[in-house]
Amino acid sequence: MIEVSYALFSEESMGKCKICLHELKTVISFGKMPISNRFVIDPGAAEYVYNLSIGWCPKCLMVQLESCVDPAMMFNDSYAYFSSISVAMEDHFREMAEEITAFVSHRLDPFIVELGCNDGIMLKHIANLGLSHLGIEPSANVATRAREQGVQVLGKFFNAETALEIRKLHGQADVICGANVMCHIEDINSVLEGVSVLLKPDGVFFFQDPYLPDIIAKGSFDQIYDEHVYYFSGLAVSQLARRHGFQLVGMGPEEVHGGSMRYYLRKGINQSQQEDVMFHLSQERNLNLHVFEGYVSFKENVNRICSDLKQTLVKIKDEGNRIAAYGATSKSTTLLIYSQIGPDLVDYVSDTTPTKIGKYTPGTHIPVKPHNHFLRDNPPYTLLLAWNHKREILQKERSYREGGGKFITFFPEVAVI
Ligand code: JHZ
Ligand code: SAH
Repeated sequence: MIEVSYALFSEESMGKCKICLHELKTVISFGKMPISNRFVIDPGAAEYVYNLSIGWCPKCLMVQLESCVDPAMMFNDSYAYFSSISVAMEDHFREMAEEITAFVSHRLDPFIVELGCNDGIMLKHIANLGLSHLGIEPSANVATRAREQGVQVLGKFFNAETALEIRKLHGQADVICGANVMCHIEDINSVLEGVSVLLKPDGVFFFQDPYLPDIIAKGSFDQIYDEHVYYFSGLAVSQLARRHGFQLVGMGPEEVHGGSMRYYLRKGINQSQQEDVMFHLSQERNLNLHVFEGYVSFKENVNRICSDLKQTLVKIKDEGNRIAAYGATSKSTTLLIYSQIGPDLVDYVSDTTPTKIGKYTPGTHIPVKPHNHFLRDNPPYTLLLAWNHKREILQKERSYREGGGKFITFFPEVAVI
């Protein structure tokens, strides 16, 4: 990797909690990383890098990046991730739209706001029903795709200021929601202030993101990269909610993205909590996530997985086999760089996303090829980088496996299947 610069978005808050400014305790450092979703056009050109590490706040109990990248460098008019890439995700977001529709069904002219609506994977269902809605989406290219599907989109970053603007134009919302976006926004205090302004007193705010206990249990450190500023637990979210006059009233696990959690927040701190909140919070305490001891074995686990994976790939290669990879995910940037897996071991990554095909993986410069290349090539071994889509991919690639092709997976441990 050729480095161009070392710049931080908010240097003064480096190593400090972004919620309360308390000193963070470092959990693990990965060294220099490029922007995870900036696929490289010219492998000879320099790449922007930053220092990737996460820390834990003893006061807020929030796990978070110790230094952050400027959001405009990640979310802009050439954002590489389009949500509608998988049948399973389409199903997931249709179900989310159904849940919202049921919630507002007895309300008069309800208004639904989604933060980070991306290509409209969820809101298109709301738009099709003729319900008032607004998607907030700063990445212009994905926002265009959403508009093409009839979704109303405001092309801005959501924060307290944007919330006021929306309230002036549209009034307050019955539902505010966001999937895989809350954990992306460094100034999360401003987001909660915005939700406070924009949500009706009897409205609901819910969001879902990768769940910290799942990341720790699986050792799935690839979830740690520039876009993921926060790694939520119920313990941390309930404190954050209270700080802004909300109560965490519900929690529901979701299978997507390797294990996610959906959090439901209501205005007012005396709201009744569902039993499942108590259940998850006590589970998290049993895992010691309220004290630093709960995080110390993570680093060891990560390093074990990395070295097992590297050794497995080297052995396969030394035996004269070719290895391809499947899914040019953002998260594989951390996995590939930290495990030192480059084009010497992996020939190419197969991906269906037009914005990624023909480019190279950030930092490691493995070429990204279309899916039909993978089908024609029929490599004997394939590293399953998009492991969170395993069920869908194994189903799709049944004939590859029946023909002797093998996938290599790595969480919670390395396996050849
Ligand atoms: P996937 C992104 O993470 C970025 P990524 C972001 N930070 C986040 O939190 C989540 O999404 C929501 C390809 N693929 O979903 C498509 C195939 O080629 O794991 C994608 O490039 N064939 C916002 O990037 C990649 O794999 C297939 O059959 O880690 C999957 O990316 C399937 C199913 C996927 O998200
Ligand atoms: N909700 C979709 C998209 C996740 S990708 C899904 O789960 O698949 C994260 C999205 O959040 C990106 O499209 C990015 O542009 C958007 N985003 C980042 N910061 C944001 C902010 N401050 N306000 C609203 N959207 C934001």
